[in-house]
Amino acid sequence: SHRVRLISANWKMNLNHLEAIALVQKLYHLLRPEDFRYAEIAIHPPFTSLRSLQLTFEADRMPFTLGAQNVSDQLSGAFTGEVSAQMLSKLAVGYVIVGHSERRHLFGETSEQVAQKALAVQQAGMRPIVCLGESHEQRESGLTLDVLTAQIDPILNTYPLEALDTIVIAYEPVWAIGSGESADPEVVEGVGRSLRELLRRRVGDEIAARIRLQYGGSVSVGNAREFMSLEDIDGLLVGGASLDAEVFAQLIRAA
Ligand code: G2H
Repeated sequence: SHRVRLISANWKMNLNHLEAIALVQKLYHLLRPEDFRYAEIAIHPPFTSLRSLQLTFEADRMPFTLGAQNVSDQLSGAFTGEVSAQMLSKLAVGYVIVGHSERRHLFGETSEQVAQKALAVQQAGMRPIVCLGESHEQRESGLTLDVLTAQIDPILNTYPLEALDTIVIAYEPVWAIGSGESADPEVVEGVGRSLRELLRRRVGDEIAARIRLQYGGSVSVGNAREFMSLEDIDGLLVGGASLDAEVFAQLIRAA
């Protein structure tokens, strides 16, 4: 497709800032310039490593994009423990993951909060990666599209229409996350087509054609290519397989 491919490393709560610097240095040496032309490569470390990675990327001219894993839906103020979108944008963060299933399930985030976070990200000049996905039970009950629609609608109703083409949607079926059991590529192909169709109906053909869709959930060296080659899938959101420089470099090459 004409959309710029995006491969994103979601480190979750792993690696301190020294380990983070060591990993990106090793990864950079394992990659070739053409790997960065194939896809934009984004690294989403914990907040505590953002500044270190910003300085490392700058000092060694590494063409990685910096990403965050979460953000506050508030602009500033008495919200102990929260980090604002403005703070992230000052660290040269390009993408912020919002609504990861771990945030929704372990921390009770609602789709309305996720939409507020996506808006905060946009207003601070960054791009949200909005995670969507159905549970195993929801899939078995035939509710997949209803669930995805309910998760995406608050975003489409909140986000400024003229900026909607800057959002990235990550389809991550909950049962495929960190389980070692990725979704069937045919299932992902079907969901990708349905999501694109839903976007066309909601925001029109032109914008829908520009929104990038990622697949996430137990992406590995062995299955990366298969997901990347699907018509509506423009990128990957990689967890476990992004925590080892050699494995992640191989995955990017394989994709
Ligand atoms: C899904 C994914 C990254 P993993 O959460 O967001 O993690 O690749 O470990 O399943």
